[in-house]
Amino acid sequence: MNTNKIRKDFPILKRKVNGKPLVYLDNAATSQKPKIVIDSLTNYYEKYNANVHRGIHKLSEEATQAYEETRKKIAKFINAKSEKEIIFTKNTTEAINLVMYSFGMQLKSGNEIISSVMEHHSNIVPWQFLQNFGIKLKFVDINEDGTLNIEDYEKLITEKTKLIAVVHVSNVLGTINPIKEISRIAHKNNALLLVDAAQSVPHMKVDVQAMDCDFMAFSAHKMLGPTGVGVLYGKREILEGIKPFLYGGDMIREVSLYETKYNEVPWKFEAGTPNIADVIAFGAAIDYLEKIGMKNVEKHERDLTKYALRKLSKIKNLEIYGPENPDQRIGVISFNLKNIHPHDVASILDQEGIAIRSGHLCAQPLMKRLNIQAAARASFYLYNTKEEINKLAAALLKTKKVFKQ
Ligand code: C6P
Repeated sequence: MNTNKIRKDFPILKRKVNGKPLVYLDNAATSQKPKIVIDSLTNYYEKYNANVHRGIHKLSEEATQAYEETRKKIAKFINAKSEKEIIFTKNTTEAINLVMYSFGMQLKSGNEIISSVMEHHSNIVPWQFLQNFGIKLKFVDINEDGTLNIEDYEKLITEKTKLIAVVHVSNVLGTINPIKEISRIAHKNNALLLVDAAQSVPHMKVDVQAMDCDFMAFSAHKMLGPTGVGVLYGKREILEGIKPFLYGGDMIREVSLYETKYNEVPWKFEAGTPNIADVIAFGAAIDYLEKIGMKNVEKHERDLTKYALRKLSKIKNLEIYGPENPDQRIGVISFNLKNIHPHDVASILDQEGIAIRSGHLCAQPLMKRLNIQAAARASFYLYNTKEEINKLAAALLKTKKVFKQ
């Protein structure tokens, strides 16, 4: 993989920030976009802007074809059995909310859902809403090394458990969770499995059939695509058995005043005019990633993560969270410098042109479990380099000097 060549495809990487070349290490929040994705948006608006699934005219036909083409590309990208298993949403959060409403509202009082303390808020807060209807929540803990305590699943699961909701790769710890193993436990107990793949699908080859998950959620904006598009994968027979999420135009087959026959899946779940331009541009992002190859993307990020772990662990009084074994994690390194607030760390790094995230990282229960209030986080993607990690390490040493440490 030729990183120097790849970097030329991303116009923003030529930018300077505070007089320094941009070092973008906030990829877990959102990724940058290659020119072909940006061009795809302009091309749609300049050449074939029209609503989808509605018009007989040429423009509408072209827009519909390009929109549905992305669905096919995604199905292939995650090895779904069919594009009918791909639903477009606004983001990962909305995809999980879709399952919460459509599947969750069919549950009965006393039923149980198992989540974990490792989750992003978007895989905790929606399930909390179901507590209003008597659904009981249970949470799997983490081990001291930042891996999930898999034995907890066996302990917590009962015949009342209807869903396990788990993150594939933690946005804080970078931990890669053993989804196949969790899937076996769920299915042995007649529960379904939802995987939050917001931080895995962009960075590694993910195969929904091999993992045997029932639902999987991810966002386009974290994988070179535009904001405003997310995906819910669902096994077709399960999607067919649950109610729509939103009601109105396009999700119908036949409407009379008091009754409606719904469209078939996946359109049953896509009410109203969708985010056409951004879905089409997401297709361009998938093409780009496919061309480079997800195995290559994963290898590059694994190398960077190993290099960064080695480099950062040499800095005195810098605590890194998550598994020490670099094979158990990818792409994300959260840390704290002793006695320096992570927001101060991020501000000083910003002066050096380095963008990282700091704060609770949308995972307050995990912060509490780690006994911290907040953390700084560097996260990598295919265009990052070892030189950028050297800059990060140098800027962290400088930060310590500013704080006289
Ligand atoms: N995490 C981060 O900086 P949305 O915002 O819906 O596209 O993605 C939500 C989400 C769900 N699960 C995980 C594991 C995530 O990391 C995220 C988004 C970003 O960590 C923004 S909060």
